[in-house]
Amino acid sequence: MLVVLLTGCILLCGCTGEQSTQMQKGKIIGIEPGAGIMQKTEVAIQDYGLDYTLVSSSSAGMASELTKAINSGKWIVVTGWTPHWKFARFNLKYLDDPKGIYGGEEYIGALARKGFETDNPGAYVILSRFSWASDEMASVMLAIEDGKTPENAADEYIAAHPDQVSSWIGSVKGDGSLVTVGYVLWDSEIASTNVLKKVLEQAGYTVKMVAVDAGPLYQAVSTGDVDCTISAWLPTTQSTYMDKYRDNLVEVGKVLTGAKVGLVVPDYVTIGSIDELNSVKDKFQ
Ligand code: PBE
Repeated sequence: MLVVLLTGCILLCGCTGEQSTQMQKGKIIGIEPGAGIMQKTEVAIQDYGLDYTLVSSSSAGMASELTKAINSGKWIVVTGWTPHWKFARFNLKYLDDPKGIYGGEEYIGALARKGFETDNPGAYVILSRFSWASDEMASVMLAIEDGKTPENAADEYIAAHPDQVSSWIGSVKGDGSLVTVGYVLWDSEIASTNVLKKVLEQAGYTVKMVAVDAGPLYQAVSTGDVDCTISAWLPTTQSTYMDKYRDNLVEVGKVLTGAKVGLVVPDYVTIGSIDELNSVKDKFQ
């Protein structure tokens, strides 16, 4: 009984609190607090003078809010990025960003700890060659979204792309040594890191994937706690982390070009630019 009462009270308080925020401001549905896109969105709120609150969540939470809103035809604005399966599933668009807060064309980079190349030249060279196209990465993300385990989705990708995989591996013969790959639990990086793991394993390495938040990930590469990562969105998205750690890590290469981040809305939302968000604030509550 007490539990019921308490729960009721918490729910009630939660609702009231939320309603009063909703009264004042529109909401932008965000993802994990440490993501670069969250930092840029705080800057966007500031620089565009947006009367909006950024709600942090997770990549999965954002995607389920988006799905719910679209299923009921509601307006929603989320922090979004490409490649991502949501663009295959829904009709979505980026809001124009005339101030360029989110940068232009982004790339996903491979980073390694200093010394990784000398300690493990074979694994390093695979990392430096690992690159693919947006739609290739998105296909793995979509397979996972459709219910495959990340491992299975990666296995299937590898089985379907033997030429690409051998272009990454080349003549490298791994000696079974351990490679630790840091990553963040974003849908995009779950997909790519699982594929990289399988590729390194196929080449003869033992791979450990270590999931951490974005800030700690850059730190881990810089201190050598992990060997490498392919979770770096640059030059703009994670510039705060890169500026802090650049001197203490190695920029290995580009894993994917033509990436993009920004504020994303369903197609039926009738504005086209971040500039216009304040004028339709009430629709986004
Ligand atoms: N993202 C997707 C990340 C990288 C992967 C755009 C959410 C970010 O740092 O914001």
